[in-house]
Amino acid sequence: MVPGPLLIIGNRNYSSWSLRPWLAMRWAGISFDERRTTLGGPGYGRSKIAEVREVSASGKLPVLQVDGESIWDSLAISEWAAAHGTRAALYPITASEYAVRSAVCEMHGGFAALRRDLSMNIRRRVQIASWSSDTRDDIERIFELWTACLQKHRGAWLFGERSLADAFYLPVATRFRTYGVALPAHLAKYVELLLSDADFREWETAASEEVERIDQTDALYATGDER
Ligand SMILES: N[C@@H](CCC(=O)N[C@@H](CS)C(=O)NCC(=O)O)C(=O)O
Repeated sequence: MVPGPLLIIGNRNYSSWSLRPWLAMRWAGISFDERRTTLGGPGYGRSKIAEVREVSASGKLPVLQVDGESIWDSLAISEWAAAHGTRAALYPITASEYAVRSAVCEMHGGFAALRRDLSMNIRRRVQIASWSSDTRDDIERIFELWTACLQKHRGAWLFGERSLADAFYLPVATRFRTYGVALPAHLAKYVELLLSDADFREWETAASEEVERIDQTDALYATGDER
């Protein structure tokens, strides 16, 4: 029997790269197995974790194993999910809808300062008073992008219906909550919608049960009120 899709992910609390395609697979209605690997320890940060190298030539997770192939990038996995799932609206293909792709790609390839200073740590709560200017620029760009999408499409989700764009920005919603980023009311509502998504809530519960701590992120703001 041919095995079904297997998604290999990193720690749920920390790996925003893993959360995005996992949501895409769920939201696309694809049934799949998942295997969690602990990122951290020898080789971490250099793409040299032995257990990861066994399944991913890039040394990074997530990886989707399907139909005898290995797909080793979160955007490629999400696109596969959108193409093979039951919900075509997840990643629409008309010209005007290519904006969804732009929003996804902007998140996938950008916001380096935000990734550096607001690394994902779902269960953590700290209040950060000020950000470096490049991080502030990233936060403001995300506010601007979300506002423009929500106004244009007049729906609860960025592009009217729930799409991969929402999956790609969901880790940002957790980061804003973790680090206490003040949000205008209309964006607070959108963040609330993302954080109350049933699939995300399941991921969050599993993340809260993880025991490992990856020092690079947890040591950043050691005085925080961590839960
Ligand atoms: N471009 C890749 C990035 C994936 C990535 O950076 N994964 C991190 C985990 S969140 C990783 O596996 N790091 C292992 C390491 O740096 O050693 C994607 O979109 O999937």
